[in-house]
Amino acid sequence: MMKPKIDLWEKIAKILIEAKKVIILPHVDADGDALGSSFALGLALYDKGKEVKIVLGEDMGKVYSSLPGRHLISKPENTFPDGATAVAIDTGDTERLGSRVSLFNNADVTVNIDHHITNTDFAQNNLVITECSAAGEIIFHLLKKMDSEITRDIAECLYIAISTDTGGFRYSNTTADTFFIAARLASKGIDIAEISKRVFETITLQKLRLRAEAVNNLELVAGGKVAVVTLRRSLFEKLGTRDEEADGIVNIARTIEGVEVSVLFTETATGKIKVNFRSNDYVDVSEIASYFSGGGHVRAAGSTMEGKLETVREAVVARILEYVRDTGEK
Ligand SMILES: [Mn+2]
Repeated sequence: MMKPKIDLWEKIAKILIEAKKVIILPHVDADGDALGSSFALGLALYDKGKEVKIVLGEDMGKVYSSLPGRHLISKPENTFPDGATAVAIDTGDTERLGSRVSLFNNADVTVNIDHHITNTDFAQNNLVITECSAAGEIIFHLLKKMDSEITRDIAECLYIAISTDTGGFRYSNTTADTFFIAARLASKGIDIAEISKRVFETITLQKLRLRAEAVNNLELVAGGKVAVVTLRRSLFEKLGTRDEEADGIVNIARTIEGVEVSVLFTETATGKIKVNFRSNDYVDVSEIASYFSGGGHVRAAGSTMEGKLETVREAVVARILEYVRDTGEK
């Protein structure tokens, strides 16, 4: 069940056990895995008497605002001036820390806990386990190594982390180990139906309308093998939706019969173009995302790019088409 690199697990556990002040940094636009893993680790370290500050890149989305451990959230300016251990969670590279990269670089000790295949091993200590479906799985194993009790609150955080990154235990990253861990978490008395409803089956009306617009402007190219969705800034303004409410749209496009790759282009509030990729069977979208300075996993990846929407879209779609053709019919 446990992956190799046992010495590495012990080394990271020791670093955290010996730390006194810990800054935890999930990636920007933190999702369920980044937040759940960060709060779980934060709570476990807090239980061990550490001073813990979780610093987010932005305000937390409403879906996750009731996560246990949110009292550990701190503003960047209220962290430790010195002597801290900084832990990046679910973060493939330092770009994904955004402006908080200075907090990371100024720490005495740095740790990188992640499962992205494109991780750049950017810290002094890197615990990158790509076989894990979610950073939450890594945190589960790590807490065992640290002799931390998996409390009900920690179990809830980890369950949210793992269930969101596996699409509710449906994606190809879901393994026997994933279910093993989920069973352990369920045994702590968490309310699975309530968590699932909150995380997967609650949507604002604006978000639903955004999805409707996305579906209306969806285009199929390459004989229906590639689905392209474009969300312009004006649409967010018209509907009053926030950038993170576009989450999940790329997954909807992937469900269309015959589609191998779905790609979502979002004109963000900062003027950059966020590109999300998903694939179904054979295209490694982490390779395509890496080509455009992004990263991710084989079936789910992303990149944030500069430039005009049309120009970015043309370049990205052209690149995808090479992959769809190269690998041939399936
Ligand atoms: Mn993740």
